[in-house]
Amino acid sequence: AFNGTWKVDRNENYEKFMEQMGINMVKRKLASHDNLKITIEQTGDKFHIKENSTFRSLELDFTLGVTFVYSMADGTELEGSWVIEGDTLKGVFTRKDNGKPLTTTRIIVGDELVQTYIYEGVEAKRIFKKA
Ligand code: MYR
Repeated sequence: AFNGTWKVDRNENYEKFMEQMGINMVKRKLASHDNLKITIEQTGDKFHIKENSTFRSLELDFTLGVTFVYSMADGTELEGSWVIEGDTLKGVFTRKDNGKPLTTTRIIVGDELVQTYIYEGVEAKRIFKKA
């Protein structure tokens, strides 16, 4: 269900979330218009992800339940893993620089992919449409 290429359509509270993450205003402005596009290819419990934005292009692989390191566009590293609970992909990550948790979920709602991000009590959403 997650498979396909998803293009960000809109954000909810994303600037507040980035502010909580400690990202400065200039980068927040750029990041809220990053034209993020994510391609998800799931095979069993393995995922291949292609990420494209105005900041960068990268590809990564992960396996459900297996810890990996993800570098954010600003270089901040997160360590954690994704699991599936019901219809929801649930990611539990920890910032390597301060040890604080960042949780994220992906769920399909209608024809959209909704990704939520929670850090230090601030929740944001990025909503994607099939490209
Ligand atoms: C993936 O499945 O796309 C790779 C792993 C993603 C890890 C969690 C993403 C959190 C990114 C937070 C970016 C917030 C920018 C302030």
